[in-house]
Amino acid sequence: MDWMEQERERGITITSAATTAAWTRSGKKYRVNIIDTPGHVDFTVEVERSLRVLDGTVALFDAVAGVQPQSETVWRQADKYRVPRIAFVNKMDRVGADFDYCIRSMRQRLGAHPVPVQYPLGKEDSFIGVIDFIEQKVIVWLEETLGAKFEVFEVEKLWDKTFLASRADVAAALKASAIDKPFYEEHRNKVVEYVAEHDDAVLEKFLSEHTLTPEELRASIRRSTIALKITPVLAGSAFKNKGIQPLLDAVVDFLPSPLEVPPVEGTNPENEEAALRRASDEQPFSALAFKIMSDPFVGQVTYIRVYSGVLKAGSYVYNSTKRTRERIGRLLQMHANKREEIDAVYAGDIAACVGLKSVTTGDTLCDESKPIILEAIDFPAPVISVAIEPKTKADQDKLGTALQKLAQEDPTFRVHTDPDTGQTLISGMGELHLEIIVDRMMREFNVQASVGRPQVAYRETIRKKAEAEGKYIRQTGGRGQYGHCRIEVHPLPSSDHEDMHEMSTDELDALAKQIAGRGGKWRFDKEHRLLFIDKIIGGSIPREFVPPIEAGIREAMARRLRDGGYRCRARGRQLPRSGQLGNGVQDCRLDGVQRGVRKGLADASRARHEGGSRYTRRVYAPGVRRPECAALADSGHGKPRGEQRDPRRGAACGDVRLCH
Ligand SMILES: Nc1nc2c(ncn2[C@@H]2O[C@H](COP(=O)(O)OP(=O)(O)OP(=O)(O)O)[C@@H](O)[C@H]2O)c(=O)[nH]1
Ligand SMILES: [Mg+2]
Repeated sequence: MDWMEQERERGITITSAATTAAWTRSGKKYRVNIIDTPGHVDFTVEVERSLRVLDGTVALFDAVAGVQPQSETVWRQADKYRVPRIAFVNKMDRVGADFDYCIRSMRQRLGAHPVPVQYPLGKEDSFIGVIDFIEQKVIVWLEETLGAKFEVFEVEKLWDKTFLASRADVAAALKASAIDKPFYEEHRNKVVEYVAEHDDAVLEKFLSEHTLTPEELRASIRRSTIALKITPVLAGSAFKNKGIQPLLDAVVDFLPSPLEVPPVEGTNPENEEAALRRASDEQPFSALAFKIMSDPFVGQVTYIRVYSGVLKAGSYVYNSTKRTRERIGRLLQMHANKREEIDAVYAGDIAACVGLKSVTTGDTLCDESKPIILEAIDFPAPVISVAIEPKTKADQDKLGTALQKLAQEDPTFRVHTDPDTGQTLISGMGELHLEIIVDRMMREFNVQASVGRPQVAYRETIRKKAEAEGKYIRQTGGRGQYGHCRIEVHPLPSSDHEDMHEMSTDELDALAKQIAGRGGKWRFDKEHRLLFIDKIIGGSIPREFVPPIEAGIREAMARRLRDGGYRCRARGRQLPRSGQLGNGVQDCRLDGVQRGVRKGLADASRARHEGGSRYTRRVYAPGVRRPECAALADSGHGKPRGEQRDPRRGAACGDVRLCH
């Protein structure tokens, strides 16, 4: 399915590709929608969007390497979207292939609960097939048919000396894997026991009879896989087409059908209430646009996953995220880069639409009379940047269009202008990512450009709690300015959540409630990882002081923690204001608050040095180093000087907390 020139040249997958396959299992026909994703972490966006819309995953592992760093990243992404998975240990033919090691590394490095439903028969050169623990049968692929044909026989034959004498390949495979009858029985028993332990529906029967039928085992494995309790593991060699048919059977047997998954949740944009859509053609139409591609022949192609209802080509659809109505020109069934025109799409389908103009990745398309907004897709922020310059004047014009189109396709690719140098900077997830973008720009858009050296900046975070207090008092004739805040900076309870992106709304809510106490309000800014909590209750401090506090914190977060910490840019610069207030007196107060916040942050930052700060993930653009902080503002207050003298209200203006 790797069709892009760059994919073929480099032998890696860069873009996710969709296709659909027909598979017959036990005489019944099934349709399987498949999305192949890249594994390289630079193209993580492709994994993220695919996992958002898929109902099940086949995780591929290398039989020699076991769990690789990229396997871990992808596994965690699947955890985040709670996607049931089965694992396929591939490359059993490679020198050094070790199925048991692979299973162990899944357990240790992923914290997974792998259940081998097969055991490879032979390894490296002698790998010929698998032993199926469920049916207790052996499957051996016929090499000369390139894996299209295979023979199946009872496992008992493996212990039959006459049979082995006539089958040198089977005898060699048994020897290479050191499989004998006790080994087989011990392994199979363990598997059956493990499956039973995870499923109350069969546990009782297993405890009384010590056995389960293949049907019971399959049904039980299916239940536990869908409940994310276990991961069935299969083995094979894709290269030699060995192990593929049982893998497709396992997809049908153990992974949920789109019609079986729980109803998708969303919100009704009209009243902000939670809304549900069952996977049924009778329900109102709802779909998520998860990928946009610009195609030189047909223009913009939008990939959608249909959650409910039916959509016909030529009809109108409502983009509830953007509140626009658009006509679907054509509907396509994609097979990597080949397409087949279809008349309609139904619940559970993955297809592509031509003709949508305003849609961007993550938008919901739905029935206008029954609107719903589905949860959008989270994308990580870019980590590396390079400066890019067109070679000629003609290239200059084309460059902008090309970059804009590429950015539309890829939410982890951004373009911006360096405010200091005026250079165009492109940012992405890694060197390879940007290299491919530049390569595509030259080939697809015919733009000649030169690029600078990649620059990586670091994100900082804090490790210890620190406190500080800041006041800003200025009396320059006329009205005075006054701001006062106390700041507490402390790390977020992130041991379980290295990434705040992974905190669910419920967890954030619980955390915010714990800090804010009763009646507190909170906002979480995912991109800047700022959790801002407004603890003001009962109007003790006027509402208009809250936005400037948040603005002050944001501004402070955009600076470095180390090397002097937050410095207030006191000279000459117009301070950001809440924008809602036209009243001069209040504006002046707001400035006071903001300055107080900054002063407090500067002090807090200094205090933080004593506690130590640490660099974490590489992130963002050259020269711009962003402290990775989340801030919690309990309250903040500022008053013109005159008012401040009121002893009842005093100087104490609440506190602002920053935490990570
Ligand atoms: N020996 C052996 N090599 C294999 C097998 N399957 C794939 N390969 C080789 O492994 C390399 C990578 O294969 P791909 O299918 O591109 O792997 P991938 O996981 O899709 O890689 P990305 O999409 O780039 O992450 C190729 O050189 C394949 O020939 C196998 O079963 N045995
Ligand atoms: Mg690939």
